[in-house]
Amino acid sequence: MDTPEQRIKIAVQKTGRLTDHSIDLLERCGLKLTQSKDQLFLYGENMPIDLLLVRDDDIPGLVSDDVCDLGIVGLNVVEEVRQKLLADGRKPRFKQVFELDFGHCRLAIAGPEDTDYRGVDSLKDTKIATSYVSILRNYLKEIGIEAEPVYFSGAVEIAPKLGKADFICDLVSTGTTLAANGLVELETLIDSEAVVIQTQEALTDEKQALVDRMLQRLDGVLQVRESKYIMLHAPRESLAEIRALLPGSEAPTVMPLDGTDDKVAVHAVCRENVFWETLENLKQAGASSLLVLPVEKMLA
Ligand code: PRT
Ligand code: ZN
Repeated sequence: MDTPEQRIKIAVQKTGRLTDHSIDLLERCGLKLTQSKDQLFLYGENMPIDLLLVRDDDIPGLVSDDVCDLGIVGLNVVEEVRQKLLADGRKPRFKQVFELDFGHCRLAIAGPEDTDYRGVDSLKDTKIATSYVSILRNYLKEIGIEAEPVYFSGAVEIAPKLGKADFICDLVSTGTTLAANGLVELETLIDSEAVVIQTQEALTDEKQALVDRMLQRLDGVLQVRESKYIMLHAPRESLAEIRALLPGSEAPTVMPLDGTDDKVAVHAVCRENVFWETLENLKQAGASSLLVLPVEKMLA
């Protein structure tokens, strides 16, 4: 049995937009999990890795304070904590090691539809409601605009209606919330997605090896998500054209076909989705017997 010190702890959002994606991703990396009675942990049954279930805002702190070795959290939260620490003259003790391609959103400035907005100069001497005071403050400094960030912990989008601010700076994904509140998106501060952060504390060799193994598996899982294995027959003379049409594939395997010299079999891993149009273009170029298969696991 591993002692708690030998086990890796990963901080994951307890309930929210990142929870299911984060747990699903780790399970697809081969981790089998059981929930603790107090529902604060998910214990790894088959690997010495446990998940600590917490509020997303606490994740950078837990990784920074070395309570957890890794954390999965939105880049927006990581950046806000990082920029706040730097503004307070402290050094962030976590590093970003991986982008996860889910939880996509952007931190944007928005304002009432009827605002006569003429670029960032219109932000001058205004109040901007946000939960992301540090990022906003740095952004305003960068563009040389004096404006006042007003801290709102939630429901930022109602601040202009309440007369508490002229603009807001909040996360946007589909834009539905802005539209429902009569707001329009004006400036983007950062594009965000879920990321893995790691403590900057040196890990023991065993722990570091385990972290590296998990990161390699994560990489594999992310790569296969869009990847397809494509098989086809191609006339030798069209091989160059057909290779150029294969989306996101580097070096396809080309094999002779029994009983014919002018045709070959081509197998390739395409690291992008393969659409019907691509297959039709390949057929047009002379390809036949086209087969597209999903890829389950990949290890570079
Ligand atoms: O309880 P806890 O503190 O853990 O959760 P939370 O309420 O702070 O976070 P949660 O679950 O809402 O979001 C977690 C993370 O998901 C965020 O930190 C982002 O990295 C990411 N994410 C992706 C989003 C959105 N998309 C998003 N649309 N987080 C919030 N929103 C909100 C936004 O604040 C606004 O209120 O959704 C609304 C806008 O959405 P649209 O689709 O109408 O534009
Ligand atoms: Zn939160």
